[in-house]
Amino acid sequence: SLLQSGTLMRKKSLISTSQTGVNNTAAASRREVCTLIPEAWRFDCYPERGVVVTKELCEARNCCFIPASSPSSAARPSGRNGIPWCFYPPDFPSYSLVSINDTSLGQRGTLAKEVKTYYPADILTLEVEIRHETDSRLRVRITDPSNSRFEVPISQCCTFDLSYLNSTVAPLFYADQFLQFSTSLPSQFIYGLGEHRSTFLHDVHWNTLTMWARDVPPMEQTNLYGAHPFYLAMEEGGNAHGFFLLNSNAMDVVLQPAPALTWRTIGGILDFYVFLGPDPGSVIEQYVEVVGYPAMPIYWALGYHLCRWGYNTSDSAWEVVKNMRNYGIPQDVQWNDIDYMDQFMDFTYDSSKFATLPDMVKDLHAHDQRYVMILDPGISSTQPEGTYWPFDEGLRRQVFIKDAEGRTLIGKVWPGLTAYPDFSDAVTHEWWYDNLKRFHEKVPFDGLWIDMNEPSNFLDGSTNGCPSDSLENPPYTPGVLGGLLRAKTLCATAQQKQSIHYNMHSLYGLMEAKASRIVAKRPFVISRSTFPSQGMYSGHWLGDNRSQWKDLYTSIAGMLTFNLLGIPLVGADICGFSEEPEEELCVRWTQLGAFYPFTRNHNAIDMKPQDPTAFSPLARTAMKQALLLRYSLFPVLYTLFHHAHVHGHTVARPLMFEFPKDVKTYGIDKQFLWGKSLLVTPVLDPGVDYVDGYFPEGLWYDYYTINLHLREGSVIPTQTPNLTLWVSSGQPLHLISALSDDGSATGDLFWDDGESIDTYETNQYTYIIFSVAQVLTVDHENLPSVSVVASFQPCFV
Ligand code: MIG
Repeated sequence: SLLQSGTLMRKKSLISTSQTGVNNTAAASRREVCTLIPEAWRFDCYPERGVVVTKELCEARNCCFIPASSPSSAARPSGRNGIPWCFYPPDFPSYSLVSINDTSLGQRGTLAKEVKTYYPADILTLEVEIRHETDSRLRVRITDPSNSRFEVPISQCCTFDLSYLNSTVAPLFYADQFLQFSTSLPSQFIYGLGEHRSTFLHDVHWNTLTMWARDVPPMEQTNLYGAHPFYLAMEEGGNAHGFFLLNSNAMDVVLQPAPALTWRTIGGILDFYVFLGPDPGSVIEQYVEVVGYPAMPIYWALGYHLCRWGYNTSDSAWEVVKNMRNYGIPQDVQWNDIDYMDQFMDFTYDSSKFATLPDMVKDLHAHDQRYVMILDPGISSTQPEGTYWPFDEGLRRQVFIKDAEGRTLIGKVWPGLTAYPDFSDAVTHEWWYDNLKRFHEKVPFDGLWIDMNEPSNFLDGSTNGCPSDSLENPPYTPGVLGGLLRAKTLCATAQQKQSIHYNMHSLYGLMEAKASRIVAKRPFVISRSTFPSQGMYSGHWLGDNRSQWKDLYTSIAGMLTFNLLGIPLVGADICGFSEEPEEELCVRWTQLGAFYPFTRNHNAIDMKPQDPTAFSPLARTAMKQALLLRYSLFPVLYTLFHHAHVHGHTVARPLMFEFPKDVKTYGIDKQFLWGKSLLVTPVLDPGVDYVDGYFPEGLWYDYYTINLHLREGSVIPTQTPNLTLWVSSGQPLHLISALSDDGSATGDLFWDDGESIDTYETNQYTYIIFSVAQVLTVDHENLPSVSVVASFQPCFV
């Protein structure tokens, strides 16, 4: 039905082998055809950056040239992020369907094109396979039948109304290093497409989102740490669909106001999934079913984490831990940044400044607290032979990424010159494990923070630069920061076990996370670079934000987007990474951060301390209260993670997921929900003691003071909070029920030992559903704010 509806087929009659300058009449009619295309429907025929597109250049591509009329685009003559001046005419050559056969799951056909485009190595005959994998999931793979091409090595697990997916709006390209297709969209409401700094709802007004893992402090219009070619589209009326392009190459995703979207990637194949929802929550469930369900976190992952770069000594980190205890402020986990290492080298610690590190870890454990430290991928390559096992052994086992000529590629990071482990090779995983084990014998850490895994490089490419060929300088380079694929990373030509770095680059963080999940209990890993399916292996923090009110606000969009992407264990650096927060900002941030699924305060080197103990008694108390509230809600949060793990639900949830018919919720990114029933409306501005928020339909009970509300009809389990979750988890639980008009409410609780692997899968858990019916006659004048209806001791397995 996809093909019948013409989605991939361009009518034969539209395809003509246009030749330039045939005669004046033809030119005149061409001009007329071009003018007829509305600006919003012009698809860029000259996306190359840094080129002033002239009529001659444009017409050499057989495209329409019309300098756009609107002043905003005139200011940007190259057309970038504006209305393109050079765009495809309707008769631009594309592929047509020359044969089609039914298969057990769908159809398989051949697409063919007669005319080559202006990108080298056009593949003129393609195979298209359409699989109706489930009632709500369609997969389309467009491949080269005569040569195998790179495919993303991640494991993956009707009748359709696809009228909204119309791909005849612009030509299909399938050249070796330029693959592109466009589709119209049912609405302007597009979400996802990480990792970018933006509002939660994307702007479709000529907005290009580039994907290519990159180490850079988050800023708008820039490719950031992770790559997630997935979007969720909402339609007014409440329907939603999702679209996932399984491709890891550098790419641009272009949004334009038609509304329409263009995928433009420079390698791999076109392999995409359409998820039919019909509501947004179902779309995410269907997406997560394909890429992999997020891991169930170990219970303490949901506690409060304290970190900073530049404690300088283990004693000063330890001091903060002790002060936290003295003030009675909850803390489950203490972290260390690269300053714990000896000369920034992985698997070492500074034996003078951090001499007491093993003692601190012992003390943490004695208080049911945990220790997490950072690891960077770069392994120092300049230590005298025999003095640094990780490098010597890595060389011996050949675990490092090689340059185009087969030598160990050397870049530069914190320890100086470094080699980069190739996590696409199983041998590297063994070596990584052996290193972790050896270090664990000295410092019994509980989890890992994997940073710099874009992978980041202070140099472009390597100490020897990079060769110059079509991988390093592709015919088309997406809008990557720095303009070159190798900018602040490895050479595109570098060789990894599974493929060239050109294809593998954005998968580095995923593969490192996979190698880092190795302990007997549930592993705890937080990664900076991410790719689809990452949620199975790690959580994520939103990178190097700043201590500013704006960053407080944008953290909500970041958190919600990663919940759509199947990585619910996410949060921003509380109180901001770089710069120093005013006390008020840090208090507000801790209050919002208490509702991040992953809640960590982290600070940059040389900045004043910003942990709760560093502030006035008033601020400290406010922070403590926020964290105690979080700890009291742990049973709710843990149960939500269970549903994420088993069903692919979001934990931190956009309002529109619960109210998809309410268009007013579509743009909301200053409020969010935990699950379906807790509405968080944080203070995001200085100098105010009130919030402006939106109450979706229904009755909302004031939970606490002003800005946390409980939805009618819900029962939530809570527990008496304590300094750590371990201590708390022995406490009695309580139920809070917020009755509906008719006196009913429901809720649930998932409970297990908090740390064994696969408790759900092996039936080592308790799952309780609560329901209240007609116990009270609701008096609208005198609604109780919340009512505790029961207190019980759950049975542990
Ligand atoms: O080049 O390890 O995003 O959280 O504190 C900077 C030092 C490296 C970047 C991380 C940040 C961390 C910092 N790292």
